Amino acid sequence: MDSKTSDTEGSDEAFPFIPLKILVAGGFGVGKTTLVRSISEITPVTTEALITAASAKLDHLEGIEGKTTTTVAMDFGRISFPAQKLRLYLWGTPGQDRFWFMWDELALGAVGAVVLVDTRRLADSFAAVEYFLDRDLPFVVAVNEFDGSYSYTGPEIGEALDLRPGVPVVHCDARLARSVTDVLITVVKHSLAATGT
Ligand SMILES: Nc1nc2c(ncn2[C@@H]2O[C@H](COP(=O)(O)OP(=O)(O)OP(=O)(O)O)[C@@H](O)[C@H]2O)c(=O)[nH]1
Ligand SMILES: [Mg+2]
Repeated sequence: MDSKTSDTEGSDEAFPFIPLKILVAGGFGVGKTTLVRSISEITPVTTEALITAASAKLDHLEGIEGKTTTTVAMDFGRISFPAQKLRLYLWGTPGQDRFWFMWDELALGAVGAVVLVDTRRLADSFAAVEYFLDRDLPFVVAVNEFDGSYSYTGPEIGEALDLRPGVPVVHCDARLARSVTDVLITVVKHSLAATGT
């Protein structure tokens, strides 16, 4: 590992960065890869494959007609918060059902997750919510506000997704680092509170 990727880079030896693994999950095309790309301080690792005419029939593209690629394994990025001595490792999941078998591997060691949702296709993110509920992994729901989508309130989203009380719902634009930062702060706070840290 070179010094650019060292966990002690930019911090004094007594206070190295605390590494936290965060999953970025949600249904097909909700903006997971976009989120990891917009915040990562290193060149993100992405595994995009072209959506072919054949797979376009399986992949529901309503509302995201400009989308030409899809994640086939994972996204990986990193963002540090020097003042808090935290370094987040972001792992984006593939959104399509046929890649579900990878989720258990990706989830290993994660302290929390962001479930991104697109309110035009809310049902696409049900499975991700259920996945984290079943495994008791703390998560927040981040509503990625696509142009033209109706802006539901947090309680409305919570009801539609049948969330437990206390699961944070935040609104974001996955294309904007500032907005993604707020989502990540929420997930870290929620995860640490949930684990009693
Ligand atoms: N208008 C708008 N478009 C967005 C936003 N976030 C993502 N997009 C676009 O929506 C499309 C889907 O984004 P991706 O980041 O590939 O979605 P994904 O969840 O990684 O998709 P899969 O990996 O295929 O499940 C892309 O064309 C993005 O440019 C957003 O906040 N607003
Ligand atoms: Mg993706």
